[in-house]
Amino acid sequence: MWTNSIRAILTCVLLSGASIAQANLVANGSFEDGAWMNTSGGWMQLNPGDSSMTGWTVVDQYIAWGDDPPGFPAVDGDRLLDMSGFAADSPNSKVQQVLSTDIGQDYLFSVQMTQSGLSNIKIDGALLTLDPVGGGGAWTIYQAVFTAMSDATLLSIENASPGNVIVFVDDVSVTAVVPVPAAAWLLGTGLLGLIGVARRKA
Ligand SMILES: [Ca+2]
Ligand SMILES: [Ca+2]
Repeated sequence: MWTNSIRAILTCVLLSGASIAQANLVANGSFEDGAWMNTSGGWMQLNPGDSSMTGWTVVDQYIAWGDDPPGFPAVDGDRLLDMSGFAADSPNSKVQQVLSTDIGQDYLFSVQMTQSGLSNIKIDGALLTLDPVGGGGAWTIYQAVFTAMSDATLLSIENASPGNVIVFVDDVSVTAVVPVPAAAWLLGTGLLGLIGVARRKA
């Protein structure tokens, strides 16, 4: 009876541990939400201070926000950003967002970008060193792990390819790095110990 209860708890712990998905801290990380309008050919010009795009602030220079633009499909959903604006005329565009983070916690940053024109990702002003980890077609997934230094972390996406026609960004996420399998294993080991104790007492 005892042992069956513990075994049931252990099973629950292991199953739930395996299925915990960390929430994306980035609001509107795929740029799908907001009051989009067709300014030109499937793109909307967003000027600095424009709040049309949910969750993000445009800084310094305008960006182009696309909604299923002909010939340039988003990699996630319908909408994407071109940090280089229309054609190649925006040299120094940025979009920013403040994330609610836990000090000392590790986070996984992930983004999809087009290799023809890259953006710099900065966390509280410090450049992240991104690793390409996959992707498909014109898009590459870039990721990096950072440790939060404050409870309000500034995420900044900045055009690093001035003059390029295509500096696309989509599918941005920041998720807490939690070693769930290890935690579940340790807990499981403890529970197995308890089972042993229960058996010895029986
Ligand atoms: Ca998208
Ligand atoms: Ca462009």
